[in-house]
Amino acid sequence: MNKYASGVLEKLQTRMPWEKEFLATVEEVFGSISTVLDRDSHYESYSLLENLVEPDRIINFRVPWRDDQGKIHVNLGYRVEFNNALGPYKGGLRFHASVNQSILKFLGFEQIFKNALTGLPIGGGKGGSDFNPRGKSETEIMSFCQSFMLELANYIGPSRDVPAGDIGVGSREIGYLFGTYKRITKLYDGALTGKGEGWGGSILRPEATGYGVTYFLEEILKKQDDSVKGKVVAASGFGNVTWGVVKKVNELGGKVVTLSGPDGFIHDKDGITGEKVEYMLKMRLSGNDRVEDYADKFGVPFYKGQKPWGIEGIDVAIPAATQNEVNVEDVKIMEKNGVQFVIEGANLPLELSAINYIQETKMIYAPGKAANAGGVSCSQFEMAQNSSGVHWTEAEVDKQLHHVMSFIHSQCYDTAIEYDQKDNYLLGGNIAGFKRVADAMLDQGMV
Ligand code: NDP
Ligand code: 2IT
Repeated sequence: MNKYASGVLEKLQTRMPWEKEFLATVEEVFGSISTVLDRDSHYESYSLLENLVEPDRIINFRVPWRDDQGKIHVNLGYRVEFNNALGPYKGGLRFHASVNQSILKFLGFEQIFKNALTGLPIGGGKGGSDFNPRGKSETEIMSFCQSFMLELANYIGPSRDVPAGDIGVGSREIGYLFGTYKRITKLYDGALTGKGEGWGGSILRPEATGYGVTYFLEEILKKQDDSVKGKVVAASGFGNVTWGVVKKVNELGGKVVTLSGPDGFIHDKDGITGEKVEYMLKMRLSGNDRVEDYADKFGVPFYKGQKPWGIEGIDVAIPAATQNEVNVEDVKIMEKNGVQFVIEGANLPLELSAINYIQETKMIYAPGKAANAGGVSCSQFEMAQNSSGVHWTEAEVDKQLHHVMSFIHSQCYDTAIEYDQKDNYLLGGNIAGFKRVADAMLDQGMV
């Protein structure tokens, strides 16, 4: 690693050793951009990295809410406004028991480069709460969302900060959040994305992340004179992103044969098609967090407590559940089983050591900050539609999404070649994203 970068990383490690997820992401990005820093010392002379690793601000707040028995609970709410060099802070809200400041800083840091790669005018942010939506009733979810927005509304707006969904936050939660935002501010604007299609949302936003992941895979395959047709895909998770992947892979003639949840994974050799795709949505909305239900309903094998990476006959692996779900051992199993492409649907599903290992293999690896950028891109389309008061058709949104994904792909691919690292999408993506945001920061002065 470049000396300047390793010095900045060491200072961060000493100052906040407990922020493990965040430190791992910084290390991953710094590893990729070292050559840029070696070649160009002016980033160091402006202390660019020291500025880049500190969020503009972190907003922490208390979220009291009442359960159906009348008992009051208090959760923590956060919004990390990380970097707005390229546009308003933009990024999702995560409601999950595991949420803490380190996780949101890591997601916010990733989001800066992801959003930069899209070429769209959006900065990086992330937020959420350690509220656990599992098993909560409709009224409890509503009560929580309303209380969360009571505070968050002070900080968001279409030109300042535009949250959206992430794990545990879908269109239902965005609805409750938007209703409260409107009531407090008296404004009907694009301060949130992922809204319902009938009231300001963009068509295809629910599908956009998974569609984008598949378009990115398609671009990679094109470079190999190949296509998605006939490809067998193992995916993890069974949420929004996995659902979009399943739909688009089917449409392009491939098949997805696994889904996973915290309980284990299912293997459906025939592929997840037809009514099974809609059943995925039902499972997700049930709040049960069990994929075993799929196995019971469709009579396919369920592997309790296991991950789907050991299945044979897989061409493409798409981890799309959560961070750090794939370790070095998992990558070794994929390699042994002949997996050729590992495409990140989730944010940082591969542990740092797994990322380092995969670079040594023949497998092509696409990082989430490039491959899963379709969701935030469609969010930006929603912002554009809201501010100009128009509603794009499905064909228009899909065309723009396809265009952005192929633009991101070519930036990663071409930059990797420029740095003599053909097919290193991680290096290409990190360098291209870094340069765009770093140069904008320098142009705007160190403020
Ligand atoms: P969802 O809430 O729809 O689904 C995530 C699911 O994964 C949850 O059911 C979760 O269960 C489950 N899960 C957690 N840990 C595991 C595990 N070890 N194995 C299998 N499943 C697990 O989230 P999304 O689909 O929206 O997001 C998935 C990933 O994609 C996240 O990393 C997110 O940050 C990323 N992403 C999402 C975008 C979006 O637009 N929604 C855009 C870009 C990236 P449980 O709650 O029990 O842990
Ligand atoms: O990780 C992500 O890119 C998202 N959760 C989507 C963010 C957004 O603003 O749509």
